Order: sequence, then structure tokens, then C-alpha cells
Amino acid sequence: MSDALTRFDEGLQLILAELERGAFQAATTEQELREANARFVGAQGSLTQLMKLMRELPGDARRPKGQAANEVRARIEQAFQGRLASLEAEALARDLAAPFDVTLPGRGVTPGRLHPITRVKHELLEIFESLGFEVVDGPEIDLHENCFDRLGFPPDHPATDMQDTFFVTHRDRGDDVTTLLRTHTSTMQIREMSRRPPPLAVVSAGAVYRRDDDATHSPMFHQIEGFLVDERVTMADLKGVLQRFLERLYGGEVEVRLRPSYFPFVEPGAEIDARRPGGSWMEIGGCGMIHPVVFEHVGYDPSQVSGFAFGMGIDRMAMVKFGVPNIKLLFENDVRFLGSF
Ligand code: FA5
Repeated sequence: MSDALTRFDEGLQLILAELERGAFQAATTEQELREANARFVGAQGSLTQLMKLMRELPGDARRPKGQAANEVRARIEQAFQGRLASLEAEALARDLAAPFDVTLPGRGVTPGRLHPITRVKHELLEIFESLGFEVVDGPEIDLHENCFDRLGFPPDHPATDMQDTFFVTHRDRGDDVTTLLRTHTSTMQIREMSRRPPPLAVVSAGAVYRRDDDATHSPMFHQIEGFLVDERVTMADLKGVLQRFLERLYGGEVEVRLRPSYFPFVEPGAEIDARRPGGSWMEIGGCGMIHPVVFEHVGYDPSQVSGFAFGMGIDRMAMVKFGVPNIKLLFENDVRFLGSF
């Protein structure tokens, strides 16, 4: 018998003996078990080393010895898998047997919720709905005509200046039409009145955009617009609706003051101020009787119909309601802040 053959046989016997002696049973962790396995079949393992002797075996012995080695390899694998399964079972049994403290605080799920602006917006819309107004929605990108021209803004009005408006496309740049991010929700007056005949009572809320930026002005903010058109509508109707609206919003007595002001699309026009008992006057938005020129631009007969319109800032109302000092806090999306409402 060749020397290599003897060493090969003895090597296999040694490995089998080690297995018999419980080479894997001694391992008490998966890490130890894997180390023990590597001592047989790892790169430097005893079986791996033994296989290198194959080349030196006599030709007719290679096949049976290769088979014998493969059987040993299979036994190693079987013993390894067996011990791995029992280690896992032991770990599970330990976990289940460990005392379980039902008084430990649970891992809470944090539910999402609507943004404070969205909540105030819904509240405002619901109040107007209860007063008989229909709720509609409109686009934030609109035509220059709907935002300015058809509302009676003269072509050189400062609000149409690049200073105040974000333009999307511009005739001056060679585009077909001038489109912009709406600077107010009054676009909805033109859109809705052009679509259908009077009478109508409509309210619409959403985001508007201006080149404004300080503690009480954000480049993106929210407005709610309302308008009512019928025969013989008066300023008294306007004030009555605003009065009712504010009483419901603040849940009690509110004084409403209309302070003369100018907007191209109303005549007369006014700022809306409100005051709760003992409080100070707060400016809420603008309002007025819809200008005859607006009626002409939407195809209504100004001698037949009259109407009122109002537009209010939602963010300012939310700031007052929630005591938020800076409008930017509302839009920074910091959940530590938003989660506190
Ligand atoms: C208008 O936008 C008119 N469209 C309102 C109107 C409608 C008048 C219908 C007459 C008839 P004004 O620019 O004042 O008006 O804005 C209305 C309200 O939006 C303001 O009172 C204020 O509360 C809010 N607002 C205006 N600019 C900002 C801003 N940058 N950030 C937050 N709120 C703003």
C-alpha cells in the first residue's frame, strides 16, 4: 500500500472519530458550531487538506477513496445541520420560558393626521356648506386672464408685475399664452361664472402663490373664496353671511367691521375685520360687491344681477387658532411641530 493511501485512510478515520466524539455537540452557540464545521470543511479544514492527497493516490484507488471521502463529507454536513436545528430549538425554548413583563410600555404606532391648514380649510368649507354654498375646486396654474384681466385689473397693475407673480409661461418670452401660479382664489369667480348662469353661491379653497416672504407672508399660502350672484343682492347680505360664518368659526359672539378698501373686481370694496368680545380687531380678508365689469367678462347682464364676493387668508386664521408665531413653521414639515396640534 502506498504511503499516501495509508495517510488518506488514517485521516478519514481520524475525522470520523472526532465526529463520533461529538465535535459538534460541544458547540453551545451558532458561532462555535460554524467554527467547528470549518475545522473539517473550511479552507484549512482537515477534510479539505485530505482531499489534496487524492492526486498522490494510485489510479485505481482514487474512485473508491473519493466516494469514502464524500460519505464522510455528507456525515459532517448532517451532524452540522442536526446540531444547528437543536441550537435554534434551545434558543426558542429559552425565549418562551423567560419571564414576560406585560407591564412594559408597548411600542406605539404613530398615526398620521391631517395638516393643521387642511383641518382649518375643511372647517371653513363645512361652515359655508351649512350656509348653502356649493364647494368647488380649481387649478393652481391658471391663465393670466382668469387671474387678472377678466377681473378688471388694468394691464399695468402692480400685482401683475414680475415682483408679485410667479409666471409659468409668458407671451413676452414668446409663449402662446401667459400662465401663472394663481395669486388669489378670485380666479374661481371667473371660472365658475363663465361655466353657468346665475343664481349661484359658491365657495372654493386652495393654495395661492406670491413673491412674498416674511413672518406673516409665505410665497405659498391658502385662501378661501366665496361669491353669491342673484337678483337684488346687497352689501347687507354680504355682511350677514360673514357675520354668521365668523360666529360659527369662533363659536360665539363676534363683531364684524367692513373697512373701505380697493380691489379692482369689487365696487364698493372692503377689508373684513373681526373682533371677539374683549379682543382687538383682526384683518381677515377682502370683500365687496362684484364689479359690473366682471359680470360683463363672464357674460352676465350687470343690469339684471348683482352679487358679492369675499376672499380670506386661511393660514392667518390657522395661526390665530393654534397660536403659531411664524407662518413658515406651517410649511417646514417638521413632525415635532406638526404633531403638537
Ligand atoms: C385678495 O387676494 C383678494 N382676492 C381678496 C378678495 C376676494 C377681495 C374677493 C374682494 C373680493 P389680499 O391680497 O388682501 O386680497 O389677500 C387676502 C388675504 O390673504 C389677506 O387678508 C391675508 O390674510 C392673506 N394673505 C395675503 N398674502 C399672504 C401671504 N403672502 N401669506 C399669507 N397670507 C397672505
